[in-house]
Amino acid sequence: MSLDAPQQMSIDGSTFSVGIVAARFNERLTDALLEQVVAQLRESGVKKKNLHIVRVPGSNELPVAAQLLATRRKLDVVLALGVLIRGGTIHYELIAESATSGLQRVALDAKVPVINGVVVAENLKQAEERCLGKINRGGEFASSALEMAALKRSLSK
Ligand code: DLZ
Repeated sequence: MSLDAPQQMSIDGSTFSVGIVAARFNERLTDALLEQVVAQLRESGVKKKNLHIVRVPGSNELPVAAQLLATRRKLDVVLALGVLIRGGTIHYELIAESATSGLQRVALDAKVPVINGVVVAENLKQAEERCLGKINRGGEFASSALEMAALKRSLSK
């Protein structure tokens, strides 16, 4: 487990528009992750009307949905959320790799920050700790999103 998450910055999100694409696979966990993200964004001032949330079947579908959001709406940042848990095959590794590289490509092509909020876990316990337990990964993803939105805005002036 990484213990070295960055110190969270206090950023006023009241003027930001945020896209969120969340997978439905492992729904109990992705719903909880989504709740953590929305709670942190709202606490930082992001208005409800400026949150654009879409759902996709699984993490493999996150990049295309992120691209649709990033290119068709005027957004300051997009968060992509999913939970991948190791199974009996390498399928989850392939999805983790394609989601990671796909999301990075969307960010660079669309010039909109895309936060990789895919929790990749060895087992259910690890995933639960990150989405339901003491590790607030959703809050960390939301803070990274606000930091990148603020950076984009400051460098676009
Ligand atoms: C197929 C699959 C598997 C095995 N595991 C996960 C998972 O742990 N987390 C997740 O978000 N999605 C999983 N999927 C579904 C794929 O992401 C995708 O939805 C399907 O392969 C259809 O493209």
